[in-house]
Amino acid sequence: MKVPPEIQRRVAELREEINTHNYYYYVLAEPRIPDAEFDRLMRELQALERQYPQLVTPDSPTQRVGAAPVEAFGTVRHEIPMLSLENAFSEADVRDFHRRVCERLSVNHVDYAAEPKLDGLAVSLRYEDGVLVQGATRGDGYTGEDITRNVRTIHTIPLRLRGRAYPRVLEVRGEVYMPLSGFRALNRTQVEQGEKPFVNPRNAAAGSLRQLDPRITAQRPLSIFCYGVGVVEGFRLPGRHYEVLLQLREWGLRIPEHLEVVRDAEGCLAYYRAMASRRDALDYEIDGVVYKVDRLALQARLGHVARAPRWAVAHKFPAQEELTRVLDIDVQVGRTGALTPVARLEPVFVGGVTVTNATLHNEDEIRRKDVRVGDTVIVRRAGDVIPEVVAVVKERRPPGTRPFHMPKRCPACGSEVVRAEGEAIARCSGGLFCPAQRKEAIKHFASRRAMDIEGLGDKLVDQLVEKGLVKDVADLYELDEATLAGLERMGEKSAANLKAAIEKSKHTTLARFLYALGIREVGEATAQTLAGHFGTLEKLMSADEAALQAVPDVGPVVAAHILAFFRQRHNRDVIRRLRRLGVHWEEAASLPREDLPLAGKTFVLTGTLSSMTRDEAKARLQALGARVSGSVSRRTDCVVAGADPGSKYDKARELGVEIIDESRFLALLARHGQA
Ligand code: 5U1
Repeated sequence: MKVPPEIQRRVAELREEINTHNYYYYVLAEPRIPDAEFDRLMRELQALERQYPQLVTPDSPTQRVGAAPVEAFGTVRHEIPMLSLENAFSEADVRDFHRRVCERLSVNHVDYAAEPKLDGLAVSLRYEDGVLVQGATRGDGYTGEDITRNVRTIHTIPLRLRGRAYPRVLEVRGEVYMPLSGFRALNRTQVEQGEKPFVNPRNAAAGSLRQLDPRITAQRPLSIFCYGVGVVEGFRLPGRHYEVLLQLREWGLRIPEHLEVVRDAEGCLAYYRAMASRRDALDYEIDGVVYKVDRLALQARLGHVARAPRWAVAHKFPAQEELTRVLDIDVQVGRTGALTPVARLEPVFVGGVTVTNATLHNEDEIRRKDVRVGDTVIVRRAGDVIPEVVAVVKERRPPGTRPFHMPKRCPACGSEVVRAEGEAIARCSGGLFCPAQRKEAIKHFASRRAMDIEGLGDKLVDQLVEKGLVKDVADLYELDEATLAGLERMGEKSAANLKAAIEKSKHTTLARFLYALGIREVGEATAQTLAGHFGTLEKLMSADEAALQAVPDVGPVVAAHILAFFRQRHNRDVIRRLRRLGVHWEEAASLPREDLPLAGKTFVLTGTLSSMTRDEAKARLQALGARVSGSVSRRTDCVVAGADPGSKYDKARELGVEIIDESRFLALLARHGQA
């Protein structure tokens, strides 16, 4: 079919426009049109190319989708070898490098182009007459693999150079990498699909780029920074490296961010420090910075040795990953009872510090990585993040190792360890007794919405626990005034006040008491519901799973936590002591639902209450037998209106339904023992 000239023109126009927007988006990171508009242009071009297949060219922006798989990669000889870099590990190394450069050139000062050093894979891209014709890995520097089909899927690599004035042949060198955000998302997907996650972004980038099936590469979030050139024919490049990179950017290639020209060794070192402090904020991993003599004429005079140029050096950051051995696996109990396995390691210098422990996160992580005592592991410490074991080097596993299992009993107090269904974290169930949880448990117990012990703040709890005066919450009721007065920042008057507050807290409600126990997943609202439902502590403590799950809002997870809590002898002992020491509440015999004071009544909540959340209000009403509905109808008995009520308020007025404000609502709760 003959292609009408206006179609040819439109196709050329669309390609130009799409390439330009790709450039704004990927190279300059300044998109100029919304994604939807870009998609529309792309769809129009795709439709025209479908209609006139003879118009499809390899550099068309539609031609990025992965091509068919290959059996093996072909080889590519690098006409100009892809050199590697000498490393500098200290300031002294950098000064030595600069001194050598000055001596060889017989100069006193040198300008360097300074760039971040990406931790990815070096590649070479070849453009002929502006069209991408080849992509190759570095290989041994002289011969690499032909990965043309794969690099074509990377959106930040232009299939055609921008503008008209470009070399007949241009080889661009750069680093393909995986952004950290993309790496994290990819690993989430890997785990969800039951695949092994990648150990680090570099491995993920390498694995993605060296795929025989480019369709897989196309799905991976790869990108590139271009930092140099190889063969250049038919074009006079500018005289400085920095200007060469700016020229590459003009042609649509992505060049490193944070490029600078600096002077002498001191300029280099200041750049290094600036990049080191920026490192954690970048969306890609860098393992150091590179300094290159900026003037190309000087580079040529310096030449190279073996495989590395004399005019450049990589100043490395301390490694973020190292190998070491697992000496033991301990289990730590956190302040809230969470059990975390921790690997004790042969000391290793990583990420700038000596690391002896690394978190193993949780049981599933250990199982997935299969970390065992005796294993050689990769330890990672990036930025301020706590060190972690990334992977096991299975080839180095000694004979006789055994898989790790989480303990069944808490290493701090011996209580049962519970791991609720669907949760990754295993927890100690001895909340009232466990020394690891002591401070938190006491602070929660004394808090305003729990036992409301006025004056017993966090600092005092810390002192009481640290001095060994309080081991569990029952000990609070055995403190005498003299002991309290002996604490730091406590006078006789405040000790007397605190003692009085402790005494006062003895008179409470079952709901508050239940909440104060700190049972996992039992917040204020659930405590209210449980108190209303069971009426007495004894009934709740003897409830089985079915009885617990019959309570509104109590599902299998909450039921499991309640059962585990009351199963612990230590917890029961503390509760018994509390009651013996005088903690009490009005015992309401559990009423059948139909006998509850608000049974058969329908309430609707609207607006914001200042004294409780909507969930709490709902739970309290339900504990009194009311039904709480989301909308107002003729069958609604009462609407509770907080501040800024919504349309439900208007509807209630329209239908003549009773409306009460917060103070009347609180009075209603108080009348029925739910204050
Ligand atoms: N940023 C940057 N990385 N990097 C790696 N520049 C750079 N230059 C390199 C290498 C291997 O080599 C040239 C200096 C030859």
